[in-house]
Amino acid sequence: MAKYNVVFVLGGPGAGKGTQCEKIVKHFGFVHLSAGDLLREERQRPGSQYGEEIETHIRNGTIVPVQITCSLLRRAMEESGKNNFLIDGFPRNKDNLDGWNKAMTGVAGVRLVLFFNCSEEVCISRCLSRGEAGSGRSDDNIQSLTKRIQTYHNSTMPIIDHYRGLNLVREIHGEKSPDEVFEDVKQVFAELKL
Ligand code: UP5
Ligand code: MG
Repeated sequence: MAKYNVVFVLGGPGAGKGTQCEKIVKHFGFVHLSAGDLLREERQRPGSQYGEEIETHIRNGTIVPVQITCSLLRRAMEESGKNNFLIDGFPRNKDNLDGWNKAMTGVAGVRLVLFFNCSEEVCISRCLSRGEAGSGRSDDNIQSLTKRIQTYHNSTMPIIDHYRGLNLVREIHGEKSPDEVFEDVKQVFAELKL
């Protein structure tokens, strides 16, 4: 049995991954690791050799090489001292999936994939409003968002389909209020026996 239990949390930009993960942490005691947050932290870390590369990918809505992301995730998992993780916003493409499988098979078992389905219009409008409210995120602008959406359709949807084939995906409609969405999330977690 793998040491770590993982739930991947996927969905378009602004689909509500982070918002729902916070609620899951409170109710179900998982550790929340947002791949995007870990990359943004690494970008800011003085002396990081990856800062510029990460920023270029984030601004362009493209995907950072898996070696960087997977090692940040693995370190955070080890340092937490815990076993149950929500990994938010990863794996986003084939490179991510292959790199994860190579490094983590036998170490971490993927128990479920939560997929928040949200229309492109809603995703864009949420991220733009967040940018206008002062998120400080360099990708909450229409140019970056157009590319983020494109990457999501072209590269991330095939990963969701891959996990659908393994019967691991639980799809949740992400356009209701955060509390209503969480009611559906709770039902998914009720079936999860770790
Ligand atoms: N909001 C949330 N839920 C709502 C609801 N039900 N009703 C109304 N409003 C709702 O929510 C976004 C906004 O919507 C917030 O203002 C929230 O209040 C509101 P949030 O919960 O933050 O959504 P989330 O899906 O987490 O959106 P986020 O912008 O974080 O998604 P992305 O997937 O685009 O961002 P992420 O940080 O994961 O990645 C950013 C970039 O990092 C990527 O584009 C990529 O360049 C890079 N990256 C990698 O290269 N590799 C990785 O593995 C991960 C990231
Ligand atoms: Mg997020």
